[in-house]
Amino acid sequence: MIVQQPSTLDRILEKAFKEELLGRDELLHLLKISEKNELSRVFEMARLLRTRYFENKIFLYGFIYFSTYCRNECNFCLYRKSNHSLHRYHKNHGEIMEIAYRLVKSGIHLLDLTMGEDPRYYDNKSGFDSLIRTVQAIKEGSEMPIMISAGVVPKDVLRELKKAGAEWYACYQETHNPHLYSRLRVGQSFYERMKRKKEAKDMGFLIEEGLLTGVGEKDGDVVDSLQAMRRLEADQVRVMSFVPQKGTPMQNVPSIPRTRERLILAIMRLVFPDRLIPASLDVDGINGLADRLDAGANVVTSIIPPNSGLAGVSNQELDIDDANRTVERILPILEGLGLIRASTTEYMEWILA
Ligand code: SAM
Ligand code: MD0
Repeated sequence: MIVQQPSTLDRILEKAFKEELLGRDELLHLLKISEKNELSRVFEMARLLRTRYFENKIFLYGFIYFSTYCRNECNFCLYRKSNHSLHRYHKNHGEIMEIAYRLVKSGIHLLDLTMGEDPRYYDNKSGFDSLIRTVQAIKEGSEMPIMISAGVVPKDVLRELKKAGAEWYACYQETHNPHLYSRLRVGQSFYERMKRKKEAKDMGFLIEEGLLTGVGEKDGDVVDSLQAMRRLEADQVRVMSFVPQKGTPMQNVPSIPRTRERLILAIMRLVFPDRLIPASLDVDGINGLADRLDAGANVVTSIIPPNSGLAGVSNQELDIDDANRTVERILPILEGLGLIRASTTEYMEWILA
């Protein structure tokens, strides 16, 4: 009788199942996978590990991009300062509150307050006061958890935002290769961005770290990102495919096939089985949701109320005003995959644990 030796993939998946730390070579091996059957096995293990920690429960995040003005010149981003090919907006306190309540009522678990590094906040000593007031007001009116995604927020402002009730600070490095970073986030300090996340962690914030794929990164860079996320003890980790944006230096860089994002997402689940990992509606809209959940995601992000005058990031309009980025449209997709919306209590238990 011929006894088949376990393959490298068998051995890696066995280790992931036992939650043993995967080494650099093992992660590089996983990143090279392209054969359909092998990909399915990685996704299956990712789902199994998600079920171990989260059963079939999924968290839903509402997204308010409240200012699309930005002082930065990120080569990948539509909202880079020198891009004059778009209409920008800034939502005031009252407008943000109104949208926030629509989202809260719709059944989300968290509100993500996002902006470009808008000079009206960054260039003015009391510029962030209105954001702090908005966080306070949301907290007074509801128990909704809040994430701040407003760039490299000054340390003292972060402290104020924490006091006002914000639980999360999201600030994606995009890559942990400083050279590649300098070509993406032109003129911005790699080290300050990393440092602010560590400082936020020390203040008691939950941290989200993220990377972009399709921006010229090598597999070794992705492994470095996974290791940096581990060192940071990020509570939520994400990967998003780069989507080319009109009027930017990277407008002709084609978006790569989504298998790469799904594979990295699944590897994140193998490496961080008990962490939150988003499936963003911002990259491929509602049609891209099932595939990302199948790869092991347990959070749906970028839920946006229709006709609220809000834009997405990688897709400004996709699926927003036709109400496809709503809890109502997401629930049937979850159901089709044997998943359900977690309760508010379950989300609170997770973030307080
Ligand atoms: N301005 C804040 C900052 O830079 O941290 C928060 C908003 S920023 C637009 C949020 C994230 O959107 C970026 O960190 C990046 O990962 C993602 N993003 C921006 N442009 C993108 C694009 N063209 N394709 C995919 N993701 C993109
Ligand atoms: C998303 N477009 O979740 C949003 C954004 C910022 N914290 C989140 C990248 O896809």
